[in-house]
Amino acid sequence: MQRRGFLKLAGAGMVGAGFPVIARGAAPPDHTLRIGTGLVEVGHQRFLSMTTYNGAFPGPLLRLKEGRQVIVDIHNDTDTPEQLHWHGQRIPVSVDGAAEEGTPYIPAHGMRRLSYVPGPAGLRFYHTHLRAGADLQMGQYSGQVGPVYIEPASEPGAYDREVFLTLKEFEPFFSQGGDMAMDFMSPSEPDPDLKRQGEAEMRASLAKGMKKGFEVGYRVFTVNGRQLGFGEPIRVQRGERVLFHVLNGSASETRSLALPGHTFKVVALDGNPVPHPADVPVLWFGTAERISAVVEMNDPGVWVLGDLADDDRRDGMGIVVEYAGAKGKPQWRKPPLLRWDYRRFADPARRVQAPDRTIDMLFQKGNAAEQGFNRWTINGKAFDMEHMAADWQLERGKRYRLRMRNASDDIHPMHLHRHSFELTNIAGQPTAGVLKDVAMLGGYQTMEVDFTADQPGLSLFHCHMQLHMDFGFMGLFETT
Ligand SMILES: [Cu+2]
Repeated sequence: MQRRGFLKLAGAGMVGAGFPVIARGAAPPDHTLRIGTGLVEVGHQRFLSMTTYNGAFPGPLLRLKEGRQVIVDIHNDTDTPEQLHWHGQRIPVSVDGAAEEGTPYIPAHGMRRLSYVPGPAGLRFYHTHLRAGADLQMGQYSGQVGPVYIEPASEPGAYDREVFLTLKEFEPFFSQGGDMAMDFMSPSEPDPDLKRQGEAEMRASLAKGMKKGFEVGYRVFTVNGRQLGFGEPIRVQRGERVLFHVLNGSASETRSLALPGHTFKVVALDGNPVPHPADVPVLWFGTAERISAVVEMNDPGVWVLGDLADDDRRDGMGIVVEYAGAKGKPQWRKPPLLRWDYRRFADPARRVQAPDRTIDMLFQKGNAAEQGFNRWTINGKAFDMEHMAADWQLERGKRYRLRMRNASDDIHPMHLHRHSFELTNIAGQPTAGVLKDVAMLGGYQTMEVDFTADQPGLSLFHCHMQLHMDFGFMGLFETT
């Protein structure tokens, strides 16, 4: 791992001199976002106070055009300087929306005008990028999440209608029981060395009398900000092909989604068309992942499109799909079991070129090491906001492979800013052709992803779980 001296972001000259002044007579913005606190009705007469964009949850769907410059005004009506991150886009540091990279803050009770060229095409999103730490009102625990759809020059696939869904939990609380391990991924075999190492560390800390670190749970579950049964159903016609664009806007949860009697043809992951669209009965999403899937409406009725977790669905994680003319109570049926495997959508014929360099990363959990919170490290180092330094130096235009090794039993949705990466190996199994910007790394497993360093400046790399990134699970690439 290469290290450089501390970067003085403010003085480095790469972020410009604060936020731009808008000249009189300047063009009006294409979009305006206003960060503020308000009430959102998530269930009948059930109002939650949260920070939102434009007073609603989710934030407005922004439709942008690939390659066509956009002007966005962001007003911050709160007392806290904000960052708005354009997740999944290849854009400069000055607008990406991460203080760690050097993006200027949107001042409290101030505004910033952004201007950039959107891309790549497909389903992206925007969200706050502040640290929450132990404050469950902050960061992505709040209502600061909204979808972005970047229209491609030519629209692929055949469908009759688009439906955008944002999955998001509210009313978070801390618990100390340890999270339930989830077993839905394929390949499912753990790496024996990683498992031995992680379990030994856990035993050692528990033997010292330490409890398990805090986890976050939720009381309210919503699709598009509404609990199951509240608000309008998705109304469909028999024979219609509905293209669902689904975003897991959670701060920390893995989500699933099924529609009884129907299958999803997955056409894009994280907005990027997959080489091999395939039919699945269930969708699985790590935090910040997106799936675009076409459902042929060919089983009339009134159905629950919902999460497989019974408790979470009962607490609201679902939405009703109602065929024209159908009546009765919404029906739920458990879907057939099928493990989630990114390789199902891969290109079996593609050969991956060798990278110019492979970067090894070991992820470890320090059980309850930081005031009761788990501390997360990459190659032994927890990210330190006070002393930021680039962890890896990259050469522009070169191709890199990240070899990630997870010495914990948690699933980590690993995210790289300002780039898309190609999945090249999952738990020892080679794969190719699936492009993503977040990918779930299984407990005690390995994953390899390749990318070309084509974005000058700093790019943040982190686990997308708020609780993990806030307690060390981040690193910085610097491309020159
Ligand atoms: Cu994580």
